[in-house]
Parts: sequence; C-alpha cells; structure tokens
Amino acid sequence: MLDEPAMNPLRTLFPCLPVMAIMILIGAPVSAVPPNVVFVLVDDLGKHDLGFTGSDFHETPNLDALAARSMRFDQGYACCQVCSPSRASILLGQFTARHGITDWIGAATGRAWNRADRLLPAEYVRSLPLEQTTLAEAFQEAGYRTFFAGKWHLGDEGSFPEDHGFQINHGGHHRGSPPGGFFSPYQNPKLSDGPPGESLTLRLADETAAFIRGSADGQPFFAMLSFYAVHSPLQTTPELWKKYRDKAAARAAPSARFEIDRTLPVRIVQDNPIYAGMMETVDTAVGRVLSALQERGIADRTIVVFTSDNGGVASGDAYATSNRPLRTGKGRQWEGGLRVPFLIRVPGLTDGGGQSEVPVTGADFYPTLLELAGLPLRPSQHADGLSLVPLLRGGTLPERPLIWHYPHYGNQGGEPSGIYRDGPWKLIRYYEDGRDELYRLDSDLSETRDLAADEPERVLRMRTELLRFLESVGARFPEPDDRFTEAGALAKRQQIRDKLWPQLERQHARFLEPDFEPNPTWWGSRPMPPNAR
Ligand SMILES: [Ca+2]
Repeated sequence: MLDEPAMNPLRTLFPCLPVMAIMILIGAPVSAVPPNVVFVLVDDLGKHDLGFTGSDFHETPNLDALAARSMRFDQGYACCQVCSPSRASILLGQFTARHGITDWIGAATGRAWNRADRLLPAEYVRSLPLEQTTLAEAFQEAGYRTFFAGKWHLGDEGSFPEDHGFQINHGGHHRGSPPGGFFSPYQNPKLSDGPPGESLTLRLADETAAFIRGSADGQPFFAMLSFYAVHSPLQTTPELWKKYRDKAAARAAPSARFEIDRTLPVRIVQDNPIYAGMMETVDTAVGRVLSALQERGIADRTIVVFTSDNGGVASGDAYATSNRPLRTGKGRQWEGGLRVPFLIRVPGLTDGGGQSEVPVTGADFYPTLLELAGLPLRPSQHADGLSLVPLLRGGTLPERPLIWHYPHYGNQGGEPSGIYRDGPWKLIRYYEDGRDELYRLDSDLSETRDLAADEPERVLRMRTELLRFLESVGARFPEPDDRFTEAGALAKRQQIRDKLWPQLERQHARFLEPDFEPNPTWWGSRPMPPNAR
C-alpha cells in the first residue's frame, strides 16, 4: 500500500495562485471541488435481480432509492458474459478483443479444455496490461486518492490493484471467488480476518465507509467497491435464509424451475432463498456506504456508479437466479449474459432520476467519469468507450456498434461467438460452424425469433463489420479439436437432459421444503479447495 501526501489537483495545475484566483480562472463557483467517485461493482448480479429492475422476490430498498436519484441505463451491458474481461474493460475503456483478456483468468485453453467440444478455446491475455493507463491511474495522476476493496481477478502478484493505480487495496488478489467463503476467517492474503463469522460483504462496505469518513477536505477520491457477492459459493445467514425460504414457500410452487436452452438447463424462476439473502446483504452494504457519504457531508459532490460484470447465473455454478424476460444468463451470448444493472448518480444532474434506452457498455465508464470530473479525455486509451455525459444531460450519443468476442466455452454453457450490436439489431456469429443468428431486440427482447435467413444482406454487412473490427485489433480465434466426435457430443447432451435437468428440479424444490436443513457451509466459512478460482 502506498501512502502519498494529500494533494489538491487544482494546486497541481496552478501551484502559484491562491485558491480564489484559481476558481475565478476556471470559472468555477468558489465552493467547487472536483467530485469524488464511488464505483460499486457487484459480481454476477443479474439484470432483474433488484427491486427497481423488476424482481418481486429480492428486496433491495437502498439500491431502489439510489436508482430513483440516478440515470438508469436499461440497455446497459457488461463487455463480456464472464468476469475478468468485463472488469478489464471497465478499467481500460476498451472492448475485450482489443485488450485481449477474453476469458476469466484461470480458464483452460487449447487441449487443456477437454469437454467433448468441437473447438479448442483460444489463448487470452492473463493479466491487466501494465503499460496501459487504468481508470484508477488516470484519477491518481489528477491528484485523486484511490481506493479499492473486494474482488480483483485481473492477474497474479505484480498485477494487483496497487500495481494499477489503487493506493489502497482491501481484499483484491488473483482469485475470482472468496477463498474462505463469505464469512471470516477469510483466508484472503489482502484482507485481515475479522471476528469469526463477520460478513465479508459488510466488511468490504465498512472499509469503504471508513475510507470515506477519513477523506481529506482538499483532495477528491476515486473509490472502487467490488463485491465478491453475489458470485458462488452461495452463503447467507440463518435469519436471511429463513426469511426468504418462508417468502418463497408462501407462493404457489412453479410447475418447473428450469428449461433447457441448447447447452444447459436455465433457471426461469427467482426463488433461491440463499441467493436472496446475499442480495439483501449487498443492499445493506451499499446503504452503509451511502450513509457514510451523508455523514461526511459529501453526498452532494460524489458521483456513484452501480453495475455488474456479467449477467446473473441462470445456468451452471449454483443455478442461482433467473434473468427473464432476458434469455439465459452469465456465460451465454444472449441478453441474459450481457445486460446488467447500470446506474450513474450525478448530484445536481440526475436528482430527479431518469431512464435511458440507448445501448451502453462498461467501456463507457472511463470517459464518462473523466468528463464528469473535469479531466481531459484519453481517447487512445478508452478507444471503445464513449462519454455518456450527453445522455445524462438529456441529449443523444452518436450511433456506434457494440462488439463482443468470446472465443471460449463457458462453465455456464456459453458458446464460442462474436456479437455485433447495431441499432436494434444483434448479430451472433458462432465460431464452431460459422453460422449466424440475427435478432431485432426492440421487438424481440427475449431473442426468440432468429431472422438471419430473412435478412441475408444485413447479416453479411454486420458479419463483415464484426470480423473487420476483430481483425483490426488482432483478436484470437478457437481452432478445431481433433478429439471431437458427434457421438461424444450427443452423449453429453443426453446426460444433461436425462440426468442433470431432473436432478436440478428436485434439488431446487427441496430447498423450500419445511424439513430441509441447509448444509452448514451456507453460513460457515469452510475453505474452498486451494486450486479453486
Ligand atoms: Ca462475474
């Protein structure tokens, strides 16, 4: 951890002038101080997991209140359907194909991927490039104090938060899930243990709140609170589990909780009481941070961002939530994997709330936050991001395509593919066999009607633009796996349909039965295997 003396950015720019003269010089009111930034990133939070995004099961009053004072981007996207790539995109202002971190760091590539699939997943960059200027470094260079708490998952020793512009780091390291689970002892090399049973989610919020309370009057800050929640392992307290178990059990039981969508079963109902408990704890944690801003008297000059790194987990892992009406979830190439809650609160600008329907991505935060802070843009760095300030002011953005590239298979059933979003149209290019899907999202949000055969010219144009961009940034592609057999693929599909699907239905119904006793690790801190990510 680096400790640098407090430094006023205006002083840095104009070291010889008295403060009043500086204010007059830049035309700012005498009370003006550059705004602070609190960036809240939740892991694996689904688009419809929150009260204000339509969940009628999860309870998130603090986030709903924040949303009422923010611009809500209904078409806010993560830059990838899994975590490390979209985290890198937030910090670099680039689509994933450009920075090269295209899969979660630790995922197998080449022949090490051995799951009866048609392709060998492409190699990818395995740590955040040191030579680039992260969003934190841009703020630090401008005199901001920078703070990080929580999940990092952007490289090993030498590529931790403190190596990329964060002066303080509580809990960020190479792992993508909490080594000791969600309760102390944490087994986290970057976070001291609290009393046994302390909540990791609340602890990260309390560290952030303490940083805010201790902030200096003359120096703005950039604080990133990156929760390990609501990623697996799913763990909550007995009280919250019971609260949401009773809430779910009081409803009419659904006839089915899962449906098969191509590669894996997908959860289509939100009623997991453990996951709901985790959601409430995240909401409580964010409430503590917002309260600290009030108590410190700086809520009116602090920008708050709230978003997620990929869609909710509807397939794979703990099959935790449903993103309906969006198709599927984390890891997948459809909207459930990519659309996320996406809020920007700017005091004085978004106080009355508002909703934008313009498609935006995690790469846009970089230029947006620089502009809001009055800092110079760095267009060669945030090459794929656009400042959203015009939208915050009620204006429009220039038309531009959004591009995703995932040359991998996912644990959640994701297929190697590229995506090109242009206006209401979304093209998915499948790398296994070169086929395309085309959806018109303004009239078919759930991606049920593939229009590729009806629109061959549009498909050709969009595919050409997608491949041209990917080539221009040196994107890597998967290659055929000579071990693949049709019989092996068929056996895998049959096993999923005949065994996994009914087993999931039984298991998730069982969670709500009155005599069900959860595994003690749901509120314990049993360590995860040492090689787990
Ligand atoms: Ca994630």
